[in-house]
Amino acid sequence: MFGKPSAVMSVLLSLASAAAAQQVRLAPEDSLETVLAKSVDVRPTPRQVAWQRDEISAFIHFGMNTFTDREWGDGKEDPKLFNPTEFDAHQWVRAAKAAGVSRMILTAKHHDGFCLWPSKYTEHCVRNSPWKDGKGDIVGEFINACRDEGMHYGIYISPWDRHEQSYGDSPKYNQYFQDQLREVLTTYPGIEEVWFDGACAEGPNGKKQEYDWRAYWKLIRELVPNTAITVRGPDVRWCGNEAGHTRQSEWSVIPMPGDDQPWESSDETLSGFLRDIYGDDLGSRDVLMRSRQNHAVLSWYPSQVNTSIRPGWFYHSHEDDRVRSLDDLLNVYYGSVGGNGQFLLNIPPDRRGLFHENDVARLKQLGDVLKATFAQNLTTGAKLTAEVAGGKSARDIAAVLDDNPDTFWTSTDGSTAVTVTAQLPTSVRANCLMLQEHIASGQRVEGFEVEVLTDGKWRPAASGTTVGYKRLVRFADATISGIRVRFTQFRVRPTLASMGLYFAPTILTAPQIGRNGDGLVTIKTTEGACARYTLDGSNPTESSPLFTNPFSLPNGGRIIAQAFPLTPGTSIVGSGAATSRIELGPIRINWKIVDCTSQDEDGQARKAIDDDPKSLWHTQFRDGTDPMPHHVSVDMGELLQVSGITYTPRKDQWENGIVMRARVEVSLDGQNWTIAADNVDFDNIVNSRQQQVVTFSTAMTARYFRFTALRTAHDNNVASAADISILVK
Ligand code: FUL
Repeated sequence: MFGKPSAVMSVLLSLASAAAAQQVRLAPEDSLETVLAKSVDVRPTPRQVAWQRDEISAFIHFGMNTFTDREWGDGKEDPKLFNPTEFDAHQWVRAAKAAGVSRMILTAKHHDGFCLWPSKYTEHCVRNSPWKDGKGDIVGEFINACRDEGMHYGIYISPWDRHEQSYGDSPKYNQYFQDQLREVLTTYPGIEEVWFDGACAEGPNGKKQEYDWRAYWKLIRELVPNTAITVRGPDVRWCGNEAGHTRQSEWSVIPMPGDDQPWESSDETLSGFLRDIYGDDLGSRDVLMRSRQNHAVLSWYPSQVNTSIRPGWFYHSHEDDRVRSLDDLLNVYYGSVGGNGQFLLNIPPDRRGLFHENDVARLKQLGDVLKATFAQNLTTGAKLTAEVAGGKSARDIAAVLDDNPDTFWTSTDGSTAVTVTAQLPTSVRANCLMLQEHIASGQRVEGFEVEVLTDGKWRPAASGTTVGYKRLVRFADATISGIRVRFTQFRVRPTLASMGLYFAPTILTAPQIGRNGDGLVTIKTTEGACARYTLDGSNPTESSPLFTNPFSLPNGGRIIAQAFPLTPGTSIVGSGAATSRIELGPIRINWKIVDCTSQDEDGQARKAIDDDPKSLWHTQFRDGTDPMPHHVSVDMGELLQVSGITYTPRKDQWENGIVMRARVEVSLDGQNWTIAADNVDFDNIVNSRQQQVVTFSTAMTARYFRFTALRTAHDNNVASAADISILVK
């Protein structure tokens, strides 16, 4: 993980391709045994293995939006706005390296079409910016910095282009896009990942484009054959959310629509790689057995977990104190890297062209904790044995501890259960086990149990399902003299490439802040910690008020709370890192809905103001829909100084009704309305379901407010809201 990106590539190339097929087709008559054997015949390509071994990647969203404070630019921005004052790509790379990152991906072009390299195909690029008098090249400097630091690198290049005039004129724009791809891939050698976003909406002419994915991918394969094409591509799949949620059981082999032809020649197979794939279970035996009916093609299609260190993908100064907490980042790390995925963590540079100090500090904390945890494998010197029911060892078990992911242990065919035991030379304090299958031999393990030896007795410590590239299993701290893993279910005899035992230091977690209907605020922390808080927007320090008893906050406000160790100076790592914040409106006991354009029987409008973010206002959809725009008007029961509103979208698996453009009006009498904010866009809200804050230019006295959804997800006639509230001055 730390600093040895691809030393083993040549061995890998020879190993991975032997029986390799990236795709194997199922037939309806296949028995369970055949299905399982076929699934194990699906193997990663060397480029997929190389990609997966760069366990943590950094995503860099930098561009016009950094200077306009937006998430999606409209392409009309003046290139003169782009002017970082202290741009230094080395600072990015070093800060990322400190976190354990070994690959970085830069937004060379986002949806606004502005190119961070001096493209000869457009004027909408750095050449026309004041930065370095138009002679600068962000992509070039980024790549040079990566090379200097031994960092792998890739680019994000958005097919959706809201600036380019030919966009929507399909053949013409496809040519333009390929020209740009060729330009980038040939000007800057060594690009190892091209990250394609699926976003496709209108361009400057109001027309949508039909992307020629096949041509884009073919061009990439031709120019840089070892480069992984991720997300909208055949090599790597999007995990399905931008929040950092991960699956309990992550399969790299999943059934795809299509035939067993490659995407170069089959439209059906091509389209299999062009979908967003959701759901908790993508590849269990049940899923595989069900998919036989459709002659599914099993493909090696591993998951990448992309999420941002801040709420937005791009830098916004108002998010400087909303950098994700250390425990939150660690949870994503354990769920992604430790759950057979890859972790793509976005860090947006600011207007100086630097990572902000808060992000740099968090990255270092993350790296420090990972180093403290994983630097020492506590199985060193252990005596390893393998017991095999229904078979025997087929390889030397020593391979599991040799620090080489290409060597592995396995048993003979027909094995029914396998137990690998490590007897440790001395007792150690441990709480984390690492397992790795030899993925070049496919993904095989479906279930395992972990036991630890304490005081001469074996006791259950944890259990799990898939392993794949890597599984990190956390268990309760224990002083142990042995550990054993029983592989209880597998598709064919399992492989084990590595095993590690570690002690992860305790991390303070962010406190939980809640307020009851009477306006009483409670702040909860985990054992061993206490919470300090502020109400003035500043970050809590050791001298901020200590939370002891619930306190009253009927008019709302901003609470920031932070966990501190109960005993200062104890060995808890990351103290001061875990902050929670909440923006509360006034209590809503007297609030009433006065009217709304439409509500479903289960989606009553009052659910937008009921203090339960899980319940939704949802307009009619069962027997037809009501026309847009939709609004809800609220009587707050008293005159208040309203300075803004908040809109919280639904956070479940559905997107229906999520508001993307809104209007807010206020009124003293519920009859005469004044517009407080109009045509406010909630950029990227569908993928990133954050609470949106709309601040008015001046606070307004009002008893009523009205929230109007002007445009919603899928551009249809439904609107929804998990919560709508106000901010008071
Ligand atoms: C999304 C984009 O629309 C966001 O702006 C961001 O780039 C994210 C990584 O992908 O689909």
